[in-house]
Amino acid sequence: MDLGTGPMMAAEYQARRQRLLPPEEPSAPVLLVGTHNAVAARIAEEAGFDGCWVSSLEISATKGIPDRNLLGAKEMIDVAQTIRSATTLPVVVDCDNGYGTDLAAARVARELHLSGVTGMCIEDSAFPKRNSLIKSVDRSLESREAFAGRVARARAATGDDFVIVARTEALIAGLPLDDAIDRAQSYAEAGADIVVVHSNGGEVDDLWEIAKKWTGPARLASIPTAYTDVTLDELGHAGYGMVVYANHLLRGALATMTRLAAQLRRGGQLSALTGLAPIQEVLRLSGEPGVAAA
Ligand code: SPV
Ligand code: MG
Repeated sequence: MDLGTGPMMAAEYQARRQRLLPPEEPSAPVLLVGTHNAVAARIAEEAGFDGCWVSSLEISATKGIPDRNLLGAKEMIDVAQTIRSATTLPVVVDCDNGYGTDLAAARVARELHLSGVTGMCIEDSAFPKRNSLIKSVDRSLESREAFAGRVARARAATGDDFVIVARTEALIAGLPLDDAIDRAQSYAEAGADIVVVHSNGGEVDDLWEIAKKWTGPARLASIPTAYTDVTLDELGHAGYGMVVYANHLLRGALATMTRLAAQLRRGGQLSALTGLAPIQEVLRLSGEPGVAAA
């Protein structure tokens, strides 16, 4: 491992894009995982994931702020660049609602594209958005036409090789399934490569119904955080071409840090601590030359 990849060449850009959007419909879903920093991205790459998801929830949490449009576009671009240069995986950045306006969405799309990031996700929540996994929140959405216009602006700002994931929060806002699918259809027609009809724990049958009804000109993706018994195979068989496990590495790290903090605070022998990566692993993942896997 070295200091990471340098400026992005066209061939490398295309290689990353094709991993995210293979020319042939893949037999299994393209699988992304939330990576909140460079080390997480390297772990994801070694584990065999197809891409990195830079989650607004995870990055907000690591900065100690709630996931409600407080994270600025420039902050996300900075994190995305760090992650992009630490891995050869494609990186998709969760840009909330595109930061509230069509021009802001177009600008962040262009900046991400220029910095070698493979794609971004934008969702149709009105500004300020709230995290989708919080229940009992009144939510308002951009109109279907307005948000389709935002997708089109982002597309026009980047050209065809930047991957745009458009996500509707319609189900989470309490709209019927058919309205959600109609929204996704409009966003696909406006230039999205991939669409997500996001859901935070409604009936699992909704996942299958969405896939059955989907005829739009874009691949379908799922962020199945709330559906903890659904497998990757089941999503693939239903017709999902991409799956995003958005927050699980950070949650694992938080649980481990909490346990270790309590144990360390009690004092005692450090040799009694369990579940620690060896120092050699920290050195290796940081890119220290000549350090092999422990
Ligand atoms: C994120 O990971 O920030 C997402 C997915 O947008 S969710 O948390 O389900 O909103
Ligand atoms: Mg998010």
